[in-house]
Amino acid sequence: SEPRVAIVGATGAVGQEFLELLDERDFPLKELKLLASARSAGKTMKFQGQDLVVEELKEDSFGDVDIALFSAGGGISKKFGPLASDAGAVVVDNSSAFRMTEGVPLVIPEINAEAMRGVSWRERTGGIIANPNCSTIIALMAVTPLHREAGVRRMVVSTYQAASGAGQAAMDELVLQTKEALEGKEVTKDIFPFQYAFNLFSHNSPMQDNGYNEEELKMVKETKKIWSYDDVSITATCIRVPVIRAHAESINLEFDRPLSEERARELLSGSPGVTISDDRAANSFPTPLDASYKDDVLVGRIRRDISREDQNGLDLFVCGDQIRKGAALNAVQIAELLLDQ
Ligand code: A2P
Ligand code: 11C
Repeated sequence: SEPRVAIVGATGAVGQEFLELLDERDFPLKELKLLASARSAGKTMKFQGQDLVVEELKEDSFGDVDIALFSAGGGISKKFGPLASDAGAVVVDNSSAFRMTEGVPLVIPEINAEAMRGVSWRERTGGIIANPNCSTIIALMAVTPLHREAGVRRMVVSTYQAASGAGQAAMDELVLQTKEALEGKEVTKDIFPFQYAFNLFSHNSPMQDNGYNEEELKMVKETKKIWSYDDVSITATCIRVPVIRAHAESINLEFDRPLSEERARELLSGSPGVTISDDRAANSFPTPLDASYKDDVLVGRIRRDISREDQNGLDLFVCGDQIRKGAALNAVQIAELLLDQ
């Protein structure tokens, strides 16, 4: 039999992508339920040629749901995730609410599918599976194959993150501000307190006492959980850039064992979900626009770190669609794994 699926936050940037992906990937469905805030109740959204009516998310929304895809923010997940699980649905949660909770699998299907073994929607016993942060997913798609070969000892990441990570309203504001700036008008600042168009700024997540923001610390903690491996030192600087929907990341890696450029290319070219884009002759490497609307993470600038004498360092530049692999696609892949178990 096929599962009854609900999308919580169906009207948002990630929610709309869930609809696209369920259709595109022919996800087997008995029923699809769209949930959002009271503001959206009664609106319709197209799915496979049909108009589906959006319902208001309520405490009793999950009695007839087998798999619930959540992407309506951490507060909604904290409140409604456990309710959905208690009602018998398996929750695939795109927020940070449960990622670091013990017993909650944090899954990138290409990397640690085994972490969710035993979770079953058919038994209606509930459960929560967390989708990692987009910056973590996009980095680890490229880094994990190298880690498995040579052991990452230290990782230094700098991100160039798109507006989509802050939701549909942030994407809309970037477009509006760009028009306003070109017209010489004062820019609208509803989402962020400063100009975004023709600018960049430190990631908007809350700043911590140690000078890191939450986004940076998510990359540190989530990586260790996904790899089930603590022997790695990670530091990150996360920056928001005026790009619509794909994140870019510069990654410096130090390994326990030597790893040549050639071997790294070989490993990455055999890795599912990764495409190498690394043409030195044409000076052509991954760009956010090339990565947009694609499932694969693009990897390029693969080179030996010349600051070291040995062969134990590499630099990479990666781009990945934040809404697809960074969020909705990864969650739908998790749901696909559920179908098989
Ligand atoms: P709505 O469109 O009704 O506000 P984004 O990440 O693009 O900003 O989208 C956020 C998603 O979360 C939207 O679908 C939004 O619905 C949904 N959402 C926000 N607040 C609530 C709420 N209180 N109850 C249910 N859904 C919510
Ligand atoms: C961003 N990664 O690009 C963030 C958005 O923990 O899921 C999502 C935050 C999270 O801004």
